[in-house]
Amino acid sequence: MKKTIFSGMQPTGVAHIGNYFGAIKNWVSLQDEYNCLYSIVDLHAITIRQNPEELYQNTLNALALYMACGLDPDKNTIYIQSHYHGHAELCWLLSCFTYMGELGRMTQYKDKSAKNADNINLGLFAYPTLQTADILLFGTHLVPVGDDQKQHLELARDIAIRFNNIYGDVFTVPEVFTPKTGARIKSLSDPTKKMSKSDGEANYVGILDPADVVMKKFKRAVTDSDTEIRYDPENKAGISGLLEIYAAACNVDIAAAQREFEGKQYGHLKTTVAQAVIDNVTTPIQTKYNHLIKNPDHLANIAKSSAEKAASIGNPVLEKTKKAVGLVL
Ligand code: ATP
Ligand code: LTN
Repeated sequence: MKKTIFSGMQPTGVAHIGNYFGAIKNWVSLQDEYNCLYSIVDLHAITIRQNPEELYQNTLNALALYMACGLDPDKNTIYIQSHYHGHAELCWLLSCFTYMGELGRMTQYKDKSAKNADNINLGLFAYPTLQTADILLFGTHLVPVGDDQKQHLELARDIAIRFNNIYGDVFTVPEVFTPKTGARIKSLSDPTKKMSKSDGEANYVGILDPADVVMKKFKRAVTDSDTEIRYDPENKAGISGLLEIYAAACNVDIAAAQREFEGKQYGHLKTTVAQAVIDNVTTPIQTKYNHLIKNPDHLANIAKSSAEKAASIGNPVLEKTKKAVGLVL
């Protein structure tokens, strides 16, 4: 029996190369070895106020993007979270096993509530419990994510163990999977921070950015006033961030990337990294994406049948959970 993978991404805009290297690229590489469910987590997205038309379009586009990145809908269950009621239902059950103190300690909650001080809502606070429900619903063994999600994964494990200690072996306790290179791609405008969709255009390279835009963004990447190209995240965050992107885009390790640029100038590094991203990541993905997006009916059919498949895997776990706590079925 193959083990199960679950992961998800919010349809809060077009994915960037951080999302690709940190998450999607690894989803693609794991799709043959595991039973995989990949979800467009729209219920998570609405914890921050979204423009309805944009959310709608971003959700459908995300499905095409997953496929353009190499996820095969015949091998993976690729679906929209809100199409299966099990997520919201298990979230409620698990919210009765999540402590307020635990949720209050989550760094993503602290960051997002600082950025959205006028809308610190219950959903934003409970976000990690919904994420835990996503994962536990399918008996997930492995969760491939970027570095920033490790804390949420720890919480998911704690909740699963807590529940199992009371009711017996209901949930599989999931493990986190982060890639060796690319788990925390840095912002181009402030390389001490992670690249993020919500920190402004200049900080990220979108997977659908045209080649000239990608080149321009890399040329403007913040580095330092030194001249040496060396991997040293503490003291040379910008240069180290670029080397990491190069390593991820070319599938080499950081040491090999550093050797390649020894004695070279910063300008050369920036344009070479940009070209590697254009040739190996954005252009091939965009070619497939532009083809897929022309057939929305096909995408809608995939979303529908995949949600049914997700429900058929999740429903037995949901029932088992309800039964364990004493609900009448
Ligand atoms: P936002 O900035 O709106 O919070 P995000 O860019 O962090 O969004 P998510 O949808 O929250 O994107 O994350 C999707 C996946 O991409 C997660 O697995 C996350 O860990 C990963 N990820 C996000 N940013 C990076 C990054 N800079 N480097 C590597 N992986 C990342
Ligand atoms: N919180 C995640 C997205 C997410 C997720 C999940 C990731 C929602 N549910 C379940 C892995 C497993 C993020 O990327 N911000």
